[in-house]
Amino acid sequence: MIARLCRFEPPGQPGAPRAAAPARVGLVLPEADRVLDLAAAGAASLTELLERPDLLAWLEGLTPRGDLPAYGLAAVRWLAPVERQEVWAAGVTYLRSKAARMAESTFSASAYDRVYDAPRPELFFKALAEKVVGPGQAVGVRRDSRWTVPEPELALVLNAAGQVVGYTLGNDMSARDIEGENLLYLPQAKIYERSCALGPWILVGPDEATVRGWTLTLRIRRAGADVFAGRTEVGRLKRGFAELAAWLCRAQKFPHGAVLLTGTGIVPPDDFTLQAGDEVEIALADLVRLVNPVTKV
Ligand code: DO4
Ligand code: MG
Repeated sequence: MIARLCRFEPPGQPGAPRAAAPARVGLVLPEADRVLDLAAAGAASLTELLERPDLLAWLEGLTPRGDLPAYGLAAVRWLAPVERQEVWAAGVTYLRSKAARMAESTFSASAYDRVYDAPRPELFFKALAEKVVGPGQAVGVRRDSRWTVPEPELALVLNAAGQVVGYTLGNDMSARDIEGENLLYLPQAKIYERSCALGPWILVGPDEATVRGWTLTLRIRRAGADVFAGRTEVGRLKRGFAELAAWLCRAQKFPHGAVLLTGTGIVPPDDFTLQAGDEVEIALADLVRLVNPVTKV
């Protein structure tokens, strides 16, 4: 079984301001077109649920219960599935990413070549939870970038012990011109307003072999028409999930858990840049679909 764990705002009372609704943790039941409100089952936060050793069994036990408040999927506002977790990212974990970085790089092509083969992966800080944008919220293109792309990535959700407890989708928005100009500009290419999107939900249950059999897709629409579509298999990811998690947790603790993006295997052609008004759609198999409009920041 695969369970879908989310954060959402329930629909407000008719006429009441939407902002008044508190964030809830939910179990998404797509076949019933419903999200169950887990507050009534005693779940106050996503963070506490991610620490439950029996999480999947507990979620399975809830599914048939008719006593929990439930809302239609179209009636709620989806929030990014993070609370206090830091978001980190791995890079150059797919051959396609290595080739793209080497091509864009003015001085440091060999750094990408070396890190792809090195035991130690590239890992970088990406976002604080409060800076992550959720489904439907705009992702950003820096005003000082002429060349920005989305990076659709499998995201590992880790508990405080550094174990992989679930998977979601992430968009590691990246300014390729800034990154390519000088490797030391990487934080500016990667970390800025609206540069990270996550969601809409966390898949709990599948093992790594199952996830590696899934396909990641990216579609970019401009004025209603597709301007880019690409795909890759998660199985092309060079490093293991536990390997990446272990490197991240080597010399630091994450008391609330963490989210780790695993790198991109889809890169649009070098003459492509995102524009304000575009729409980015990322999907993982037919299980998770994250759509965000694009704005200038
Ligand atoms: O080294 C630059 C970033 C790589 C990255 O974000 C990726 O491969 O996804
Ligand atoms: Mg990336």
